[in-house]
Parts: sequence; C-alpha cells; structure tokens
Amino acid sequence: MPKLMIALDVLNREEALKIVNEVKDYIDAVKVGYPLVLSSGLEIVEEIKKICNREVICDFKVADIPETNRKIAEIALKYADGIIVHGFVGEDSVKAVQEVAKKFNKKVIMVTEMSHPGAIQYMQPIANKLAKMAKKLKVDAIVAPSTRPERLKEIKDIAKLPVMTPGVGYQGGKIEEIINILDENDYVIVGRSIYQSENPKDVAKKFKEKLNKNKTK
Ligand code: FNU
Repeated sequence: MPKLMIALDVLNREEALKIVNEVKDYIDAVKVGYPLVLSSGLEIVEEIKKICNREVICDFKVADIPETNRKIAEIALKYADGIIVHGFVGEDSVKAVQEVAKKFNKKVIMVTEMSHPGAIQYMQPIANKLAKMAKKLKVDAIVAPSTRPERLKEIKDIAKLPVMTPGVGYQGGKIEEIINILDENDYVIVGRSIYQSENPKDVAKKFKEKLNKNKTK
C-alpha cells in the first residue's frame, strides 16, 4: 500500500500543528514548503515531528548552483528527513545536495515533471531525461504527476525509483487512476483536499482507506 503524505501548506504554526495532530493516525509523512516555513520558521519541522513522529520532507525545490544548493541542504537537513530538489539545473547541483544528505543520512527527492498544466510547456519535453538522470544518480525518490497517470507510469518505469506523486484531489488527480502504478515504497501527496476540509481527520482517513483498498490487480 502506498504511503500518504500530507502537504501542509498552511500559513501559520498553530493551524499547522492542529492539523498534524488531527491527521497523525492516518498519514505516513508530512511535506512542508515555503508557505509554512517562511511564515513560521524551520523549527516547525521539529515541532511536527514531536507531534506525529513521522517523516518530514522539506519541499524547497532547490534549483541553484552546487555551492548554494549545498548551503540550503545543510540548513534544511539538520531538521528534515529529506529535501526536494530540481533536476533541470543539472547533475552537479543535485550531487551537491546528495553529498550533504549522505552526511546526515537523509533523503534527496528529485522533481522530474510537475503536476500543473504549465509543466507540459518546458518540463515534459525533458522529464524522461531527468528520470534517467535520477536513476543514474541514485536519488532516493522522484516527484512525478498524478494528474497525468500515463506520464507517472512512464517516468516511474524509466527511473525505477520510489515516487512521491502530487496532484491528487484539488489538482484533479484520482487515486483510482494511479493506484495500479504505485507500490508500497511510493507516496501520494495530498494537500488542500485534507487541510482545507471541514474535517481533515475524516478526509485523511478516507484517503488512507482508498490507498489500501483500491488496488485492482
Ligand atoms: P495540493 N507539488 C505539486 N506539484 O503540487 N512539489 C508538483 O509537481 C510538485 C510539488 C506540491 O494540490 C505543491 O507545492 F513538484 O493542495 C503542494 O505542496 O494537494 C502539493 O504538492 C500539492 O498540494
């Protein structure tokens, strides 16, 4: 059964911690990004971990020269269990983050093709190459879109690595359409459908149940 990762893109500490506390029994991991970290500080990662004792990944989509990437990773991975980086900036930039992650025994997750419509414009044409690069560099996981199941499958088949897939719920992706592509090492990322709902706990529970039951082969 694939894991459920909540994307916690809320804008304040209290709300973030309240939601984590509500959904903690049904999630396997938490993803924080700029919206939460810039509004509440990186220490929020430690606070989240204290409440739910789950993996916390920093979605910083790091995309700079190796030296700057290295600095960002050094700070983020002191707290987080993994960091999301962009691959299009090239192997050297990703490798710089991998070196830091190795030191801390943490994960590097590399974006291949993003889930929004605009990703078709520039990312999709290079995404298969990025998937090959991810395989070559042996990153710990890749990001690929659940909004385009056929692309998710193609990219996963090329990279042969665990996938963290966003786009389920608000962006139109459906668990039913991706479940047969995924395995127990993969993560389905859900944000707004959980944290903007009236009852985040119930919604997280339902997603978790869907991940458990929906495999058809
Ligand atoms: P929700 N995210 C994404 N698509 O949506 N990191 C990508 O291709 C990607 C991401 C993040 O739509 C997005 O920033 F690489 O509310 C947000 O944090 O369910 C989450 O995944 C999706 O949130």
